[in-house]
Amino acid sequence: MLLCFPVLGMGHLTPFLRLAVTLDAHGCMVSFRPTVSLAESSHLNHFLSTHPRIQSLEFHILPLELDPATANSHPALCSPSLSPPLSSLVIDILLADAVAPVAANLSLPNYILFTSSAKMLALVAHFPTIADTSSRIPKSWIPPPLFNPAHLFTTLIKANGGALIHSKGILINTFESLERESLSVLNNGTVVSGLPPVLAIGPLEPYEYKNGPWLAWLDAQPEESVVYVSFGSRTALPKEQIKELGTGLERSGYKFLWVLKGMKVDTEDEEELVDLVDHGFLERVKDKGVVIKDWVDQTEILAHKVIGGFVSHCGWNSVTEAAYQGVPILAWPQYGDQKINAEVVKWGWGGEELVSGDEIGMRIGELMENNQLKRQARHLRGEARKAVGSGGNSDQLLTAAIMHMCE
Ligand code: BUP
Repeated sequence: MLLCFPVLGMGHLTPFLRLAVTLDAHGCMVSFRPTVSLAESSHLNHFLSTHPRIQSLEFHILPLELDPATANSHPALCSPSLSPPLSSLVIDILLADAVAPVAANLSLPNYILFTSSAKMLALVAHFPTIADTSSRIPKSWIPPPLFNPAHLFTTLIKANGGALIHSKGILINTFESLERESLSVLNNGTVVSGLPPVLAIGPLEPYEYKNGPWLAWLDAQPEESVVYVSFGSRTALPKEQIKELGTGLERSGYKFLWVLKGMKVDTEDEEELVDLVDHGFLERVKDKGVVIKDWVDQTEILAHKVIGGFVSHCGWNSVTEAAYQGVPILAWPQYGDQKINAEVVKWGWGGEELVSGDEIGMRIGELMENNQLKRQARHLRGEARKAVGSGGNSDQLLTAAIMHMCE
């Protein structure tokens, strides 16, 4: 039995669910430690109801000081009623410090699932070993909170980066052609010596497409004519920037599908659309675009042939989903790992200052008309599918890891 430990946030839960489907297809018995937020619980419950072999199990994390002899029979990590017994754990990077040393102490193999880019992993793995942030990593990549040693983000990166050595391997949702150089320096000891193998097993594929009500509108548009805009589930742009983005979309002249969040966490987002955008905006653009505040099936949208470009905050799932579907990205990172991920995308802007509607309109035009970008995206799509297809790099690494994890 393999136990998955995701953390809060759709950006973390989604890759776990995708991995679980693959593990299940390989005959592994998979269970999940439930998540806590309402939105994620309902997503997880739906997932479990459609994947009946995958279970949800209540587990607690034991403190490291506990005597391994008694811990082994403790229901927290090894439930006596659990049959078959646990073979491995798959732990979200943000729980590495809390769970990996405990598991290692109990001789329970554990793998970290790293839910961001290999470039970001290089920073996380390297960070605990440096006294200051002036090392080989370019300053512009480093998320600003990391310059403050007391910031929660800094503490998390230090602790979890330092705990990577307790794992058997680091599974990462990327693929060789997308991040060859970063994967190579991670695996050859340049970033930090003694790191467990970094296994690029992505892009983790979507397991279902749900037909949303916007599908009919998309179906009616010409091929590659629509811009898709989303800043993910946890990033809300400042109000002023939302208005400029609306103006930019209008000025671009392109049709658009815009997923607009007013607050950082979806569940608390009760603001009406009309309160977020410019007065009269929704009425003016009713023939040009669709603005949605609810949860959409992003993979279904990106897979649609009318989507010609994606304005994205560069959450790593979004980047890999766009790569898998061959959609060019205009990167507009905001915080956390997004700037580093945007370095992989290579086309966009920093995004801390207010960006005017005129500039946004112009950049969207460039995104939609750039043939080189389109060719690169198409090439990446082919590479992504080759990687996860039978015998591809990612498929081989995952299949080998599964043999160890589920034995
Ligand atoms: Br919003 C939204 N529908 O309406 P990222 C997101 N998603 O399917 P984030 C939807 O959530 P972190 C929606 O396809 C992706 O799989 C999207 O993850 C999906 O960004 C996931 O792209 C979002 O990594 O997470 O939410 O900012 O902060 O962890 O990067």
